[in-house]
Amino acid sequence: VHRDVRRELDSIRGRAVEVAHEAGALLSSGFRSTPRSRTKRTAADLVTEFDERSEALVRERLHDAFPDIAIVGEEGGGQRGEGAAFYVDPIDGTSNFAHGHPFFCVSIGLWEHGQPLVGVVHAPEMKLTFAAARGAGVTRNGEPCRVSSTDALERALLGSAPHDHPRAYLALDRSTHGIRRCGAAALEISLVADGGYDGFWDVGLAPWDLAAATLFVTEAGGEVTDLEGRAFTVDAPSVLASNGRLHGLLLTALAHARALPPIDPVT
Ligand code: 2AM
Ligand code: CA
Repeated sequence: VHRDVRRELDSIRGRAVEVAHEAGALLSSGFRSTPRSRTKRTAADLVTEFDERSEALVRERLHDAFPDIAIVGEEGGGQRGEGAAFYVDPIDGTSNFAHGHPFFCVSIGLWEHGQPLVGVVHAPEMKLTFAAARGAGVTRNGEPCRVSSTDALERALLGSAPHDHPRAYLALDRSTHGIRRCGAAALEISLVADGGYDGFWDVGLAPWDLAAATLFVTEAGGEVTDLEGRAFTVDAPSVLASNGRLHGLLLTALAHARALPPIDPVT
């Protein structure tokens, strides 16, 4: 990365961290206040007034600082043009937030020409802030972080959810140190970059869930593809993020397990 570009990305990262902290303070003010929630597409797909207020705040601050960069947010929509775009999830883990469970975060990711440039994930109640700029590594609360060195699936701790293929989920749960399902994909993928998880996979996530944290994983020495092993894009229908060493083993194990007949066909 060219020196001037490096400086510009550092400065965008710095501003995005400040904006995420401001949004995080707003979320903390609403946490455990029994915020009103309503459902979106499904009964478990919640949105609260804090999703909307957090997104409005992040949009306003990013627009003031970077008026030429498009903003695509979960609640407010927005078009990405040909150029750079911020993908904003004002609360990833809204169900957790609405229930008083602290595992939720704000996610801001900048992509341009199909490449991630800057990412910030801030989880105010967990007191975790991850930040990265392309080529400059990733930090947790200001300290550099790295993926794990686990090289055997039997010793891996994984993150996922059982909605894609419950039998594949159970097969991996039983043949590893286990699968966790914490309810905020951006924060879970951040844990792969920090070595807490050795791998994470899911299907059907949105660009604002993925834009920031997938950059952390590659900046931390890991690997990100879709579940077929293809190059990851922010619009990918599935994601596999790992410490790199386990990537091939996970792709093979998941392909095998997902080819089994499902126990409980989910429609
Ligand atoms: P959210 O809290 O921003 O909705 C587990 O529920 C994870 O999946 C969370 O990161 C959640 O993000 C995300 N998620 C829930 N419903 C989703 C949907 N319809 N599309 C994409 N991601 C979704
Ligand atoms: Ca959200």
